[in-house]
Amino acid sequence: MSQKTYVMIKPDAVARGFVGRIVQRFEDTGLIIERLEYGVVTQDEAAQNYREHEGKPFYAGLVDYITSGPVVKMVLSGPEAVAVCRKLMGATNPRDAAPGTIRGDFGLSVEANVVHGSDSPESAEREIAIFFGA
Ligand code: DAT
Ligand code: MG
Repeated sequence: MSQKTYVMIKPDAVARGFVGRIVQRFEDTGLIIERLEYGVVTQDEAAQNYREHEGKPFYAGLVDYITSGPVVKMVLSGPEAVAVCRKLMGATNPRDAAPGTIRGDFGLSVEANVVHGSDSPESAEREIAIFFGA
């Protein structure tokens, strides 16, 4: 069954010049890139996207970081799009992420871990609405 997911290349990866290589990896999965946009995340979008983390010690740093510079926002679709993208991204902490995953190959720290990807179809629908409108 075709599914949509929201993926975002985070500011550290854009600043370090990895956009092309990271987009390539998502394309290589066979998923379709339905939307792709370069832009800056607003405080409000960041707060909505990361509302589940509000109150955690890293929350303020997370919002500061995701709004700190341009990102690349994408909607990808295809069979099991959520799980396919999460697997490709690797573990949240790049130090735990397997080689060959995006975070394993490009990530430096858990704070700046290169990519965001929705964790469920429900999150995907919510996040797509935040960043691309309903
Ligand atoms: P994921 O991005 O893999 O879904 P998450 O939803 O648990 O991970 O956390 C969202 C982001 O918050 C994550 O990409 C990086 C940051 N983060 C998570 N845990 C952290 C921690 N212990 N210290 C600092 N930043 C953290
Ligand atoms: Mg998450």
